[in-house]
Amino acid sequence: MKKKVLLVFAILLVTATAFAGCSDDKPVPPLTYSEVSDSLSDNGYLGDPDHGTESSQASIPVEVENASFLVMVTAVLTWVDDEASDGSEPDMFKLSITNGEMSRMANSDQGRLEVSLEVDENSTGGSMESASLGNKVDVIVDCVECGFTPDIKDWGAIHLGHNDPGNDYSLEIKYDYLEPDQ
Ligand SMILES: [Ca+2]
Ligand SMILES: [Ca+2]
Repeated sequence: MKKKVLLVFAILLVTATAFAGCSDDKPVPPLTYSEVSDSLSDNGYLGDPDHGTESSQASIPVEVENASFLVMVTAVLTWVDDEASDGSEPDMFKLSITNGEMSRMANSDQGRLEVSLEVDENSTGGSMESASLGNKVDVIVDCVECGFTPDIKDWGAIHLGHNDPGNDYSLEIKYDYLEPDQ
C-alpha cells in the first residue's frame, strides 16, 4: 500500500464552501483525502456450470474502511484451458465488477479478460458517496462454458467423450481509493 498525491475532491470543496457560508453552523474544517493504490490477487478453480457439483462462480470482495471511498477498480482474469489440446471447446469465462448500482462485465474464450469500474467524474450528486463507488465492490468470476471433449476411439460414427470439468484461473485486482487525512 502506498500513498500517492494529495487529492482534494472538487465536490468536497463545493460542499465545504456551502457549509462555511451557513453562519449558524460551526466552521467545518477542510476535509482532505489522499489517494491510495492497492491490489489483491486470487487464484482459483471453477467447475463446469452444466455438469458436476462444483461451483462455477467465485465472488471476491474489494472493501475499504467506511470513511474511505473506492474510485477505481480494475480486474484482469487470465486462464489456460487445460483440455483445449485434447479437442475440447475453449473455456469461456465472464468477469464482472459491481457495487450493486453500477456494474461492468465482459466475457471471452481467449484466455484473458480485463474489466474496470471507475467513479463517474460527471456525477453532480454533491457528496463523496454519490461520486464514488462506495466502500465495497464485488469482482465476480464465472465459468460460462467448459466444452465437450471428444475421446478418440476407433468406433466409426460413435463419438464418445467427456465434459471438460472446469478450469483454473488467476485474478489480479488493482484499486484506488480516497482515504481521509488524519
Ligand atoms: Ca475446455
Ligand atoms: Ca478446462
